[in-house]
Amino acid sequence: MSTTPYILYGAPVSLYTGKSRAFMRKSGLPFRERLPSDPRYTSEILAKIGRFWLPVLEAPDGTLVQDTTEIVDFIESREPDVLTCYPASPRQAIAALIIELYGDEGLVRQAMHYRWNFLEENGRFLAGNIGRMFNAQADIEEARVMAAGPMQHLSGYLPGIGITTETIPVVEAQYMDLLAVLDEHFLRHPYLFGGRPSIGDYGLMGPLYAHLGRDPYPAFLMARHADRLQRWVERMNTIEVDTPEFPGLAPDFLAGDEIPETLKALLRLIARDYLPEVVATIDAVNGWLAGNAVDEGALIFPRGKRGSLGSIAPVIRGVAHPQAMRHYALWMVQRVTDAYDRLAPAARIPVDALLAETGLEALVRHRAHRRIERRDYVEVWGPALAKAA
Ligand SMILES: N[C@@H](CCC(=O)N[C@@H](CS)C(=O)NCC(=O)O)C(=O)O
Repeated sequence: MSTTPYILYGAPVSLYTGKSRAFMRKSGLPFRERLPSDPRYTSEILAKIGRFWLPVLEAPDGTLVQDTTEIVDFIESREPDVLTCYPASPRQAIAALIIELYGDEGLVRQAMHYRWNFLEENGRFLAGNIGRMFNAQADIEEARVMAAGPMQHLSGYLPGIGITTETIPVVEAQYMDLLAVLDEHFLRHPYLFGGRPSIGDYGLMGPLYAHLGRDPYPAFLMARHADRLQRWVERMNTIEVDTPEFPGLAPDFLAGDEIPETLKALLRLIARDYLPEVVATIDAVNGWLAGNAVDEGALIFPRGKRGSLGSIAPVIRGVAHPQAMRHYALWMVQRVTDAYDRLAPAARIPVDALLAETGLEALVRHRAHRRIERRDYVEVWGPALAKAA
């Protein structure tokens, strides 16, 4: 284990930094966090990554890793002393990846709604936090000035991610249900799969920390409705396992590939509230591919640019959610299908049963026609996909 620290460029207010910070802390590796105002970030790192983007991990040898999932996999491949956060048994392995996908991509609407549509409660806090990413010692008025542009840019994402007057009641109802489901689970288990955090925990930690666990209005909601979930958020930010409520519990994943009933409730919620968006995204990418020839390795969007290949309008809880299609989500979905495809036929049997029981079968059956890969911090088209297993 290297003693030179890793550097995590991130910010307290950033959703995805929350995922990486928790992972780095639990890894036990020496690391330091730096704000994007750090001169190294503004000069070299920004230029190499191609745009303002958090978090970025810098390894002691100078390697830069951008993307929270790649940060996890990079550390696990380089640091043999770090305990893996990927459960080995089949049902837990697949469930953990599904929950990571949901945390990373499926809770963005909730996180953004409760941050940006409650500015009376959150506004000063956000201006202070966002402004001070660029000058940590700024007073509140200076911070407000520096935060104005970024706040306008970030809150401008709302319509494109499906937050409208029609969808807001669904966004809120889903979140209230999620609070209840997770609160029930964390009453009985300190982490999703027992005594130690998994990749699924890290995925959830993105939205459930910076936005939903820390911005004043949603932090109040979480404390009011889901105090065990709030304890999990605290626990995820400590170096130790932090499980005084579970004396004697070994810091291991649950034995026997167990998926507790409380976790099945979460998987059912993902099937109802997020799966329609995944299916719509796959259909839209396949539709786009039918009309556009792409070479393997071609950039999906020019470096430094963000965009969408089209729009989708998945129906969730009976309400259409028109939004820009996010092809990146399919890179995350692919991690689930890759792990599923790697399973031996006998191991697929209990996984198939779990997916059928929770309504998630389409996640491994319904597939995009091309792979999406990531190279040099951007997504590129991969090879045509083999037929579904
Ligand atoms: N999938 C990426 C997402 C990273 C991301 O969206 N980061 C946000 C901050 S939390 C960002 O840099 N946003 C800049 C922008 O939207 O302009 C990851 O896992 O790292």
